[in-house]
Amino acid sequence: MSEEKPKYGTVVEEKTEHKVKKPPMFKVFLLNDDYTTMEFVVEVLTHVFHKNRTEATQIMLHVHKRGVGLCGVYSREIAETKVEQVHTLAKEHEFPLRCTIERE
Ligand code: TYC
Repeated sequence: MSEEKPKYGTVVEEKTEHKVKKPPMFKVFLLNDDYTTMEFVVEVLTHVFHKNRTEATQIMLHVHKRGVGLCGVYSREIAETKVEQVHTLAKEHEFPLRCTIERE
C-alpha cells in the first residue's frame, strides 16, 4: 500500500466558496372590497406603487373582478413599507382597502 504524496513542487490550490444568499423577495397584493372607490385604488397604485394611469387602471380592474392582484415584488423592508402606506392612506380616507404580502 503506497499513499501518493504530493510531489515536491506540486501546487495545491485551495478555494474557499463564499456563498452569498440572495435576499428573499415579497409579493405585495391588493385585495378587493365593496366600498373603496375605483379612483382611490388607482391613486394608491400610482402614488405608492409608481404605476402609470393605464397600468394602475388595469391592476385595479383585475382586483375588482378577481378579488386579488399583484402590485409589485420587493425586498421585505420595502414591501412592508408599501403595505403600511396603503393602510395609512386607506384609513385617512376611511376606506377598508387591504393589502397583503407573500414571500416568493
Ligand atoms: N370593488 C370596488 C368598487 O366596486 C373597487 C375596488 C377595486 C376596491 C380594487 C378595492 O383593491 C380594490 N368600488
